[in-house]
Amino acid sequence: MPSTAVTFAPRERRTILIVEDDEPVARACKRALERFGWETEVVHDAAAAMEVLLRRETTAVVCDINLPGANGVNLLEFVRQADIDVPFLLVTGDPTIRTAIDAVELGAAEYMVKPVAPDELHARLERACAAHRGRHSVLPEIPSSGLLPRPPGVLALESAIEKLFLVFQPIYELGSGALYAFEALMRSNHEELKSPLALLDAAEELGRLHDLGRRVRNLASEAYPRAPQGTYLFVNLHTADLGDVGLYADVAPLSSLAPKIVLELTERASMNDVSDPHRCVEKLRSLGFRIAIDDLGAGYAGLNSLALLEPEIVKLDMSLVRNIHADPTRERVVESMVSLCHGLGIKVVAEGIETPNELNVVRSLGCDYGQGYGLGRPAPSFDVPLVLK
Ligand code: G
Ligand code: MN
Repeated sequence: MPSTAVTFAPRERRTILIVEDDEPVARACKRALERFGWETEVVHDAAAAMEVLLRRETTAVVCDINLPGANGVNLLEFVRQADIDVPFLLVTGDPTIRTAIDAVELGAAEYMVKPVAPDELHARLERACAAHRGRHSVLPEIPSSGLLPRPPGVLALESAIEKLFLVFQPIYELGSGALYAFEALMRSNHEELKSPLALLDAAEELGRLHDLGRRVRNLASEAYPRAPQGTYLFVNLHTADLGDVGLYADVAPLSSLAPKIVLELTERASMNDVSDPHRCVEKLRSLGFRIAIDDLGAGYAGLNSLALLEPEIVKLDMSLVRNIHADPTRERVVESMVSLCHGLGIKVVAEGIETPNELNVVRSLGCDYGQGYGLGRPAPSFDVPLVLK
């Protein structure tokens, strides 16, 4: 060993586990924390995080709540059950009373709403680690009565499902400019369960996903006759809906409309909990439905879903469309997705088109259909131009 070697006293390792499924957000978080001197490790889902936590000591966890498969709260539950002693900071882009209360009850060190500025995140991490050394939570105690609304229980969920309504966003054929279809999107006015994600979370937690899905499909079938003649209707399915016998019944509300219905299954959700998704989808096809993969290219399950579900249509995630006119990489990705899909006989919808520039590029790259605020916002009525202006 050269005589000039200097031995440093081992520095305290401060490794933060970042659990975030959104790749750009994960990267930004990693870079920010490393600038503050933290070591980091990034994983994209709860299962991978569990592996890391069981394998080695971690200084703290910064975890997104909305993750594919098990969510951030589920991961925190696991950490508590496994008795892993680590400060756990939850971050969410979609704060709900339910998850906030879970965070408190499970002893999360922090519950932060995105976007979180880097120095803020660093400060909260320092605070959480200090508190952890001193063994007390830094979250305020939940008042025992009054101030905070009660978690949305079964009754709240029931009334939220009842008050649920749909809005419809047009999808245009990009070649001819003709109106092609609408996507039905779930909305809610319920005060505690306003966002569709909150509603889905609550329904999942209370084991009511099938009721929620049935309600959406009911509303979609009621609304469809008001749509301009000949248009198709895209309806989102939760992967859990594939396990609902009601979906396949001849008398189910959408069944009589099946040839006009495209069922969307998101790429973001895991198919792991569904037994034999391929067979489910085949059954739906035999009833006359067509299948679309939603959010393709959002960076979740890769292209597995294409092989698994053999969809008729794919919807390219809006992250691929955003600023595509100024981004040769995105342009090439979309170009090859289009050629891959067309080679397989699959039609392509570009989602989230907001500007004329984005529209022009996705059209010139051969995307068959387009959807986005730039072409039409979701609305309760089907009142849209029949040809793209
Ligand atoms: O996951 P899915 O593709 O089903 O989600 C569609 C969501 O995206 C809807 O909530 C809809 O309101 C929203 N949306 C639709 N068009 C646009 C758009 O052009 N820009 C953005 N930011 N969101 C959009
Ligand atoms: Mn969708």
